[in-house]
Amino acid sequence: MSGKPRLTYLNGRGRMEPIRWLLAAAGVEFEEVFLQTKEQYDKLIKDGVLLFQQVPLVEIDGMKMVQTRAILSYIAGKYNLYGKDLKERALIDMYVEGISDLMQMILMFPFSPPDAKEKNLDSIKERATNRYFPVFEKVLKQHGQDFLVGNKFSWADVQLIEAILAVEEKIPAVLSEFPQLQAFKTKMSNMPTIKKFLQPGSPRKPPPDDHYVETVLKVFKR
Ligand code: GSH
Repeated sequence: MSGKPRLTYLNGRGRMEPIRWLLAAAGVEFEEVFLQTKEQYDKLIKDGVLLFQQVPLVEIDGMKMVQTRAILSYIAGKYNLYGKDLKERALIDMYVEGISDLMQMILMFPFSPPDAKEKNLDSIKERATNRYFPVFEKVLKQHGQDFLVGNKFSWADVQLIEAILAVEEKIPAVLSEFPQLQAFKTKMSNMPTIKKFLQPGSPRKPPPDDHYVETVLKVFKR
């Protein structure tokens, strides 16, 4: 065993992508196992590896962790990306949960029926520009610091840069009314660990395509 965390999921973004982002931003290398067949997934269940019969699964520090949120907060705590006290941690949690709500819409988008795609894309744009991005634009403007919480790089920053890039892939001009977020994006993208993760050949996964959607449906078929 290499000592590196081992991630088990499909070979695509889904619920594992924020975990990949957080580990990469913390400068932690990891190994990945990709589920390609229903048999592989059923075997994990049969072997009792998945607490709730679901992935993501992250094997780390002798634990077999499931539940995305629990995995992310463990990593954030372990690598000092979770604030200096309970109040900073509460703020990070609030920001992260808000961003996760937006990311949930993006996560489900590839599974929308064709006739709902346009409407769902409009909803993502509406929520990003009217509900979520204005919050972070205001936070950054008010305190004038580089990072969202405590003037220090945290899980909330990682979650936000991931969300900005994911929304921009769908709606390229989405940041046009958000100068603080534009500057934030530039700064985050130039942090050495994030810069490396954004390079081709990194463990970052491409946007989901039809093949990915088919694989998800096949692996989790009941
Ligand atoms: N609350 C869980 C988490 O955040 O990790 C949800 C996990 C989840 O829904 N995982 C999906 C899964 O394993 C794959 S993304 N689906 C199969 C199933 O629920 O039977």
